[in-house]
Amino acid sequence: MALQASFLPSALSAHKEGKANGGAKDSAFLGVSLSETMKSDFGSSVLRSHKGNNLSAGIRAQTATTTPGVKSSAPEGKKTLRKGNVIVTGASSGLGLATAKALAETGRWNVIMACRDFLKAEKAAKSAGMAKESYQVMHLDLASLDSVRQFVRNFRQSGLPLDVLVCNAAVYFPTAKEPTYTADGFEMSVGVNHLGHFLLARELLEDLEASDFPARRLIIVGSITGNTNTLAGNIPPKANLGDLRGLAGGLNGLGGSTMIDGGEFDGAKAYKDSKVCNMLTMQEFHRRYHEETGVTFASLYPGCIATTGLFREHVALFRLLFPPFQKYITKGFVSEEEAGKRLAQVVSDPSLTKSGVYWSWNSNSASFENQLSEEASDPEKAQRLWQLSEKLVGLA
Ligand code: NDP
Ligand code: PMR
Repeated sequence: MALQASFLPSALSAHKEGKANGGAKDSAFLGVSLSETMKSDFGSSVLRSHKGNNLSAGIRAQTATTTPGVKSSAPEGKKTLRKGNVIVTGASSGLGLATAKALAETGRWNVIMACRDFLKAEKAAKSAGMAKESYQVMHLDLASLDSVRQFVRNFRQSGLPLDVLVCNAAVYFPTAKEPTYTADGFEMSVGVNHLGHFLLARELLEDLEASDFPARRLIIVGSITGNTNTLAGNIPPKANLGDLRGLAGGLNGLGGSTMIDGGEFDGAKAYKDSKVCNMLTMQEFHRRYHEETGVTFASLYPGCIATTGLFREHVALFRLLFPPFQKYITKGFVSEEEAGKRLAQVVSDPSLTKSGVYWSWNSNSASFENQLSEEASDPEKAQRLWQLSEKLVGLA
């Protein structure tokens, strides 16, 4: 196979000491035999099954609808006299910025860009050409629960109703040898990507509930790499929350583990685990609150946006080769602009109001309800995750 090792040598993305060269034979990339995976997943279709396991189930459309572009749809298609207010976390770059821009351009949304770096966000909005009256930047550092609570207070002081919340921000530390920690002492990837968003979403649920907007939505960005029913989700290290013993121990490394499953720190796995948490949280919100509040809860995989800042911590050669690899080999690549339109659809498209759904898009950019992996759709795990997360963020 032309792709084998020579294309993306495993040494470039090995994230742990001792793995950099160890065992990386020409036929394997990060421990995955490409000849196996290429045969099964890059042959005639990436939707085919993998080594006898029905991986294709995870990326099979249950319902496929070609959704209109965001520009052509008013929020929920109903007449509304005011603009919708949408909070987008991590809107200073990548998917968040592209989504903010796509929504702002419709003229029907006021985007609250919830960002840790105020100046960077202002500059990003300006250089993206967003009209001044279409957005505000508000400070939010998801690596601090105090900052999350302060953000909620500030937002409420603005007097704006909240119609849609998009939990988009994330960090990824694939090459870290040692964990880093949030202000509250949680391992950073799960602390920011899951726990910070968990508190934010829990706090703002009552604001969404109070809104008079035709459709209120809470969207948490997920990913294919947290779903082990896909090829991408089977690239080691695989997501696995285990029995959540590390989370129960506080994820702070003090006498316990910094990993949710209680294992040794692994930055790439911590990110994937955090995405499983995001997808489980969305479903638990749906089960607990959809009927009672009418709010739509959704998650999505926007496609592989291989050019974003998410990979800033990866080695330079990875960053160089990853976009062409995704573009020409896996064909999973999407531009930031296209991904932004997809997330903007989940925010505002009248045909995407179903709650509890994990949205994906096919190669024609038609949205479909995707199937989550067994772990990412396990209701018992979701409930336990919810309860432990409540304790860690001070809600229980
Ligand atoms: P980027 O790195 O471009 O964007 C991440 C954003 O999160 C940035 O705005 C960053 O702020 C912000 N952020 C990071 N830490 C914090 C924090 N402590 N508090 C507040 N904001 C923070 O990556 P992407 O656009 O790729 O990622 C966006 C989402 O898309 C993530 O949820 C990711 O998991 C998901 N995703 C991405 C895929 C991809 O292929 N890129 C694929 C599937 C899902 P700053 O600008 O200050 O760094
Ligand atoms: Mg992956 C259909 C195949 C496919 C898709 C859609 C992705 C998405 N990836 C695929 C296949 C492969 N990847 C294969 C065959 C390999 C081995 C060569 C591979 C490797 C790989 C690495 C090292 N891929 C990666 C990495 C990362 O560091 C990225 C990651 O896991 O971040 C957590 C990543 C990704 N691949 C994707 C997507 C979307 C990512 C980005 C991150 C994310 O989930 O947010």
